[in-house]
Order: sequence, then C-alpha cells, then structure tokens
Amino acid sequence: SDHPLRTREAARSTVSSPLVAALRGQRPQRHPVWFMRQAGRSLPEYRAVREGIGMLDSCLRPDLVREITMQPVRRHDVDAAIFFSDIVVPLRLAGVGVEIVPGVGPVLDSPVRSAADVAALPELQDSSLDVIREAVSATVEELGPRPLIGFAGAPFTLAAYMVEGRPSRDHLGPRTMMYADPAAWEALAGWAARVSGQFLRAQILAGASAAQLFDSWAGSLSATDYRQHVQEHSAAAFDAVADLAGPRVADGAPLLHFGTGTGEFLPLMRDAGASAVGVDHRISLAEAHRRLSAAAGPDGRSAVPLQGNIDPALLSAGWDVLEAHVRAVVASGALAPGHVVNLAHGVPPTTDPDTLTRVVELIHSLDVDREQQ
Ligand code: 1CP
Repeated sequence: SDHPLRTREAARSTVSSPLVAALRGQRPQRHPVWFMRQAGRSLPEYRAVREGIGMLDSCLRPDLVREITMQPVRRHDVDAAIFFSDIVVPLRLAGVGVEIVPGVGPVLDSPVRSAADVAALPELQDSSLDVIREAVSATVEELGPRPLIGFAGAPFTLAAYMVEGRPSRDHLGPRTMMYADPAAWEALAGWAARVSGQFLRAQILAGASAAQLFDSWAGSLSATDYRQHVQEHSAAAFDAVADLAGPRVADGAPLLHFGTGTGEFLPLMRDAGASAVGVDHRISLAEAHRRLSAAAGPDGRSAVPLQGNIDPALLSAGWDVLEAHVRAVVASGALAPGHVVNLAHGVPPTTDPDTLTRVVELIHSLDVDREQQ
C-alpha cells in the first residue's frame, strides 16, 4: 500500500527547478549540476557526524540521513540533493544479513548461489520502509524548492553483491549464474527488482522529485547478455513507479538510469523505462546522443536528456585541465535535448571539496544559450 505524505505536495514546488526542467528536455535558466557520491568521505563534516556509527545504522536514522544529505547542498550549492542511503539498505530492511565493511563495501552473511538460496530470501515488508519515508520527508522539508533525487540499485548490480557476497571486479558469479542456472538467475533478479521497485516507490511518494537506478556494474555485461538476462528486470524496477514517474507520466518524477561501461547499450537502458540516461567517461555526451538518436525504442523515443560525464580522475589533475574538461563536457551535452552535469562516476574520497565547489561555480557561470563555451 502507498503512504502519500504531504511532502509529495512539496515535491511539486521543484517542477521549475533547473534539474527537473533539464530532465524533462527543457532548457533551464542555468546548467543543473550534482555529483554522484556528493555526500560522504570527501567531506570533513560527514566524517564528523558519522564518527562511531556504522554505515547502515546511519542510513536508518532519519535525522542523520537528513543532515548528511544536506551537507553537500550547503557546501557546494549543487542543484539537487541525493538521498543518503545505500543500494543494500532495502536488503537490510528485508531481513537479509548484510553489512557495509569500511574500506570494502557491502558484505553478505550468506552469498546467494542457488535456487534454494533465492527461494529463502525474505520479501521486503512495506512497513519496513517507514524509516525511509520519514527520512525523505524530513529532508524534502529542509530542501524547499531544491529537488531530492531518490535512488535504488538495479537488479544486476544488486545481484553482483548478493552472488559474490562482496565487491568483485569481474562479477563472474552472477554472469555464470545466468547461463549455469537460468531459473535461479531469473528468480534472484526478479527478487532484486521487487525490492528496488519498492525502495524507489517509497522515496518518490514521500517527496523525491526524481530517482536514479544505479546499474554501476552492468558494464561487465555484453549488450546481448544485457538484453537477454537483465533489461527486463531493470524494466520491472522502473515499472513499480511507472504510474507516478518516468516517461509515461507528463508531470511525474523523471527517472535516470546510470551505469559505467554501458556505452554499447545506452538505448537498451533508455528502453527499460528511463526518462534520461547517465553516461560515464568512456564516450563523449555527443557520441552518447548520436547512439541514442540512431536507435529509436519500441515506444518511439530516440534522443533523451543525458547526465554526465566529468571524469573523476580530472578532479585532481589541476584546475586548468579540469576547467577545459568541464567546458568541453558542457558543450558536448548541448546537443542532447537536456543535460544534467555530473561526474562520470562517484566522487573519489580523496577529492578536495573546494574543487567541487569551484566546478559548480564554473558550471553555473556558463551561458546556457551558447552551444560552444
Ligand atoms: O562509511 C562510509 O562512508 C562508506 C562509504 C559509502 C557511502 C558514503 C558506501 C559504502 N555507501 C555510501 C552512500 C551511497 N551509496 C550513496 C549516497 C550518497 C551520495 O551519493 O552522495 C549512494 C547513491 C550509494 C549507492 C551505491 N552503493 C552504489 C551505486 C553508486 C556507485 O557509486 O556506483 C554502489 C555500487 C554501492 C555499493 C557500495 N556501498 C559502499 C561502497 C564503498 C560501495 C561500493 C563497493 C564496491 O566497490 O563494489
């Protein structure tokens, strides 16, 4: 069941924000910018409030979530907040034994390796999401007209952690399972899609103005594997909110779909049900736009707004190099029907926060009416 909160009304005040406008293919008065992983270890104020509190425990304390979500907004004047949480929070809320180990990432008590393991997974109870609704609602109230972006992990990326039991580089476990035990894979990806869909729905109904599905590790798949074994499950996660968000709802929350190394199948990511597509550093935004334009989907959509793609490596390459790169990214994005400036992946923990503030100032100073900056 849904629990519409009054903050869903508050989200309506963000419709004219630069972020939401760009994600709807409009040309806002300034270039919107936010950074994946803008909250977190690059900020001393984050390290201070997290002192002695476990990562997942901090995600279940609404006051702390609101404070951490606000920190980068106050510091950098970014055009959106990203809800402070993690892709494995809904697993924990469902009752799956998972911890975020400092310096490692998500680690499961028992990896999910067989159909029997999948069948034993608990479903996520709607009431378990009350803590998320409370945190979103409190954050949206403090944000005012600035939009909050909700998010969830895409089924493949979640399954990558669940099958391996911990972070891995090549994601052999889930990729083998697709072929060795397709029924187990279908069941696991279906479970992950339900949990992520519920997580997205709770955030949007509680007031998130947009949401992003993170398929961070989908780039380890071929386009064929993505189409045959993954796309429908990501589509199912988006479908859980398709009545209130995404391309089929004119005034709904735009839905972003992001992965790294996914340049070979950006149109498939659009067709899963995204309003806009995130791009990493491996191809230019102009090239991403060309590939999307050249491959219309079953619903007839081709070009969509793009998000990206400042190379995080250049944040530490010196200001002159970084400035030229940021200007080139903005110029490249001008070809798409809308552009939200972001990094190509998350903020590295060693980033000097003042560099991020300066990047935001630069982007906001660029003329939105000029194609070439
Ligand atoms: O103690 C800490 O500070 C741990 C670091 C950390 C943080 C700050 C983790 C562990 N998660 C988070 C928060 C988080 N995770 C956010 C909200 C903050 C923000 O973006 O500003 C979001 C959106 C995520 C999503 C997330 N978690 C993704 C997708 C985004 C991406 O970077 O690709 C992934 C892959 C995870 C798993 C995860 N959680 C944490 C780590 C270190 C990892 C990656 C582990 C690995 O390398 O596989």
